[in-house]
Formats: sequence, structure tokens, C-alpha cells
Amino acid sequence: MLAPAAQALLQSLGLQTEHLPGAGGIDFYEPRGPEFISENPATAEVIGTVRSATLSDYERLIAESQHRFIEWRMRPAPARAEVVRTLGNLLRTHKEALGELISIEVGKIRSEGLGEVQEMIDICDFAIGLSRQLHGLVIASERPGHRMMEQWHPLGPVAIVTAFNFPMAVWAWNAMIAAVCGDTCIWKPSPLAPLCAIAVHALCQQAMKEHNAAGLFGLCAGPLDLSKRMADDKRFPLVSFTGSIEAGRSVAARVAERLGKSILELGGNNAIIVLKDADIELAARAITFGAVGTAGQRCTTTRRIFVQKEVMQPLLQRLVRAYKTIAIGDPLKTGTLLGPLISERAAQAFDNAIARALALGGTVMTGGKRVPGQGHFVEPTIILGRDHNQFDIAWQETFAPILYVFECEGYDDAIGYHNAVPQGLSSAIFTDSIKSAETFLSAKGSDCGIANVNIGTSGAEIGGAFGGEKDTGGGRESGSDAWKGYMRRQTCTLNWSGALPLAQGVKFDIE
Ligand code: UN1
Repeated sequence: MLAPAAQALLQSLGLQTEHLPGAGGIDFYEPRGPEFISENPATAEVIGTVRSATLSDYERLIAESQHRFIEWRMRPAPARAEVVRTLGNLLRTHKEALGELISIEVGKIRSEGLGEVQEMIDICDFAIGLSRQLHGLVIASERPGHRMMEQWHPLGPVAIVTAFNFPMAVWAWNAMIAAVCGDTCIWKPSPLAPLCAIAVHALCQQAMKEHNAAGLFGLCAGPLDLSKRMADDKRFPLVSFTGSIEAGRSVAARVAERLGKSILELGGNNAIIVLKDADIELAARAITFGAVGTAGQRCTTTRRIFVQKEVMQPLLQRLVRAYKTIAIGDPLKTGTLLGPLISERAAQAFDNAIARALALGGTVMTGGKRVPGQGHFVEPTIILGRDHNQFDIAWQETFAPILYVFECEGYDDAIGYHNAVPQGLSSAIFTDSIKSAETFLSAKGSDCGIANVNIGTSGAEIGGAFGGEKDTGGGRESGSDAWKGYMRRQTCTLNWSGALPLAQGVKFDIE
């Protein structure tokens, strides 16, 4: 079953939707497990019924993935990148349709849906260039007539588990890099966003076909608790997991138990420090985008701000003014800035967080309520908190547009509060003082994987390594040298001397 809007979008990608998805299966997606539904969070209407993968579907996919790996690992990396190039071009062609599908399945506003597709296109471009730069080092050997060097080899099939909030791009960060590195991939998408995954996978099918690479990208959807199975499965040398801290902890332990590798991208609880010498208008814009964008459902969402007392009133007033003008509603309508939360459960978590904040003595400055009517809409909310060290609701991540505001004396107490939470993904400071900015970026400053000056916490570019410290999991994805996580390092020493000198001056002469 498919709602007309979803059907039209999937058809525009060349899918035979009369068989979609699950009923009789389609050529690439034929799981036989129980059906589950995908809902539009803006209307709470069912937009599609999808079949979940069974264990035998899972086994078939791994067999295909292993089989393809035998060939794929030996294909030169720039030749591997041709599949990525084709996929990137398909993403360009279908950007509008894919962006709209993100909007109707997870509720992102149009611009953010399109931005997510652009993020995939960008990572394709990055991966294509990277395919010619999987460099190893040449290292000076202490032995005469020897050369020492490092090289990087593919790992094997990689399990990629993604969340609803970036239902396409986070897969692409992983899969595009893994593919040029010579790995094959199996994707377990969020059960809340199966149509996004099916749509992207349809394009993967076209790209794989064009380059004789069937089995390079596999899709294994469903509510079935596959992440645990993947974590335990030795056939995946690497599991890349995006999700909650709680689930990530279990995945990490399971993968570690079998001495596999994991890349974890777990919860964030990102904060911005605003000092009195900051450009307040700039800060207000960045905070509003960071806290309200994607309805507060990014792992990089701004959840806490620490404001130096001298600028507390003007900043708060500016924020409240901005919040009151935010258009809430249909994510695809021009002008909407705030779409729905993903589910009723998420809306309940919003209610619970507000109740807890009030119980702790917080003051709702604006928002705080659900929006009546269909869909899971809530108001963008600012809560003035008291004593961060007691305000426990601000230490945890609630995936909703709630911003906790705390007053601080200056940089020193602000950075203490800032680093006090268990998560360590993204962070920012607004200041025109080079000393404060540099202190924030120094080893005694932000303890997060991402630290920004005069930029908000969300909306990172793909060129940098993305990920965070502490309970965020320590993984790095996307740009920079994150590719090394998808490969195995080999240190090689070649002896062309004709003699056999031993390292460390050891003598071992035999008769
Ligand atoms: C996420 O929320 O899981 O930096 C990823 C950002 C985006 C990625 C967010 N580029 O906000």
C-alpha cells in the first residue's frame, strides 16, 4: 500500500510501484517478513506498508555482500568511484523528489529535505576525489636496503545502521566512503523511514547495474532487531551505528566482545556559550536555527545556551521575538520553519521534558505546548533554567525543539557547565574576543568532537570528520581522514639489500 504522494515520488525514481513495497516485492527488495507501516508525521496518515526482512533475507544479503567483496576489493579505487559518480548524478537528477520524500516521511521542511540530499551529493563528490587519495606513509627504515611503508586495505562487508532524523545522508556518509575504500555495505535503515531507504536503494540499483556491481549496496529494512544481530555477526568486520546512547552502548559491547570495529555516532547535548562581547544578532540567528531546525531532532541540535549575564536580557528578548514568528505546519509549504516531531512518542517526550523542567523551577519563556490538531507538532520552546548543576533534564537529550537557557558569570563557569554533561558531540562559542575563542578551542576548552566559533552547533559540512567524544561514542564519519575507519592498515617492510640485518641491532647468526 502506498499513499498517492509517496507513490508519485517513488515512481519518479523509476520504481514499479504497483509491486511496492512488500506486497509481491519489487525486483531488488523482496523481503518476506511481517509488514510494518510508514507514517507521515505531519498528518499521522499511513503513507506506505513495507515488509521487513526475515533472517533468511538477511543471510541472502550477507552472502551477496561477501561474494561481491571478493571482486570489489581488487577493483582499483578510482574505478570503484565510478559507481559513486553514477549514484551522485542520479541524486542530482532526483534531488527534488528525494527531498520531498524526506519531508513526507520524517517531516523535515523542504529546504532541509533538499539540504539532506545535497549532503549526499557532496559526499559522493568527496568520495570520488578520495578514491585517488587513500594514501599510506613511506617510513624511514633503520635497516639498510629496506623500505617500510603503510598501506590500507578494504575490510569486508560493513553494517550501516541509521536513524530516522537523517534517513538518507548518514547512510551516504558511510556507504560512499566505504564503497571507494573497497568495502561492501548492508544498510539497516530506521523503521520510521523505510521509504527513504527504498528510494535511495532504487538509485543504488541503477548505479550498481551500470557498473556490474550487484551486491555492493544491500538493504535490510524492518523493525526486527537486526542491529544486535549485526553487532554479533563476525561477518561484519565493521558496524557503523547511529542512534541512541543506550542502544549504541549495547552495540559497542557486542562488537567489542568479538573484537570487531565499530563507528558510533550517538546522542549529543550541544551547547553554545554567548559572551558579552558577542554579536547578539548573529548569535540569536545561529541559536534559533540550531535549536528549532529539524524540529530539534538533529544530534547536533542546540539544546543548552550559557549566556553572560550582561547580555542575557537582550539575547533572550531577541530569541523570544524570533521564536514567536516561527511558522509551524506543513513542512512542504513555503515559509514553514518548523515541521512535526517524528511520532506521538516523541511528542510525549517533549511533554515530559517540559514538566520536568517546570518541576525543577524552570520558566517557560515561550512555547511549551503541543499544537492541537493532526500530526505531532509542538511549539518551539525556550526554558530559562536554574542552576545547571541541579537541572537534570538539561543533561539529557530530548529530541524536540526545547532550548534551555542558563545565565553565567563569564567564560570560566560557562565552560564548566558546558562540559559537565555526558555527551560530547558539538559545541560553539559566540565572542569577538580572540582570547576567549582560542581558549574555547584549546585543550582546556570544549570537550566535544566539533567546536565552532561564531557558528551554531548544527549544519556541519561533509569535508570535516563528523562525530563526538564521551557518550557520543568517539566515532568519526564523513570527511577528513574518517575513511581510515573503513579500512585496515598494513605496515610492510621490503628488503632489497640481499643481507638480513635485524632491527634493534639483534644478532642471530646461524651456522
Ligand atoms: C545527525 O543529526 O545525525 O551537522 C547528523 C549537521 C548535519 C548532520 C547531522 N550535517 O547538523
